[in-house]
Amino acid sequence: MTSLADLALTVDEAARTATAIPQLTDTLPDLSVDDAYAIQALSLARRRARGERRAGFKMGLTSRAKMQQVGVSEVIWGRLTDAMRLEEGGVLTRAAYVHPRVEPEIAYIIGRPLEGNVTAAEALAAVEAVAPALEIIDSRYQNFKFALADVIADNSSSSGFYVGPWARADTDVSNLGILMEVDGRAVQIGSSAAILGDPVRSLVAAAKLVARAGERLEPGDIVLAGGATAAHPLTPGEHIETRFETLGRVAFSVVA
Ligand code: OOG
Ligand code: MG
Repeated sequence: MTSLADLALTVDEAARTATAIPQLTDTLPDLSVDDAYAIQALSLARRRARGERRAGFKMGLTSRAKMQQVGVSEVIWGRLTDAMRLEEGGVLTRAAYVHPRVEPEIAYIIGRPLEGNVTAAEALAAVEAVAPALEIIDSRYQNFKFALADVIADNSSSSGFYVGPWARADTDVSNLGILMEVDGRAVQIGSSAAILGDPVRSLVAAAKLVARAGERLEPGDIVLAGGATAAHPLTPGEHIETRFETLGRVAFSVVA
């Protein structure tokens, strides 16, 4: 029998070497969500052993557009490390990924610990600042195809993120227009309200879901609330610029 540690090695190596792998559920159709989160935790422990440090959490499949794009409709979460943070305005090297996509998100930075069952007001009170953000997702599975347990084990496809200018914690981000442009052409138009009706609900869900894994949101953690629109697949040569109403813009370019 394959151990959870072996499966963690498989997904971690796929990410580290940017190599597509078959879905874990091809050979383990009964892989449970709990085991998938255990694999995720073990694969992140491998990253930490290589010197990567905790940067926070990402929420996933918090909008209908995202659920439809990947055919999974459960809210999921993953872990962010400092090595995943990319320099806003910089370049992304396509070759470092299997098949990267970008999606617009809202980022929170936590100022006070947040754990378990909390209200939206309690969640907002724990926020230090909010920012426009872009997540780079890169499923390590062939053809970007996976079942729920696969994607969770694969750190919920997280592989990079950009954070734009931080704004005050009391900035209303419940319904902000978002325009993602590639080389000046609109590719996605949406609203932050697509994220569970209000991205703060994603923060509430984060506090609850990470508590099931014995974790809590700590001061300094960044929480990505989930893609507001479908994700855009990245091609070398593209310049991505995303504008968020009142929050500002986040941009980067793709090189081979
Ligand atoms: C799964 C991760 C989903 C989001 O923001 O909804 C996600 C995927 O789409 O590969 O990051
Ligand atoms: Mg995302």
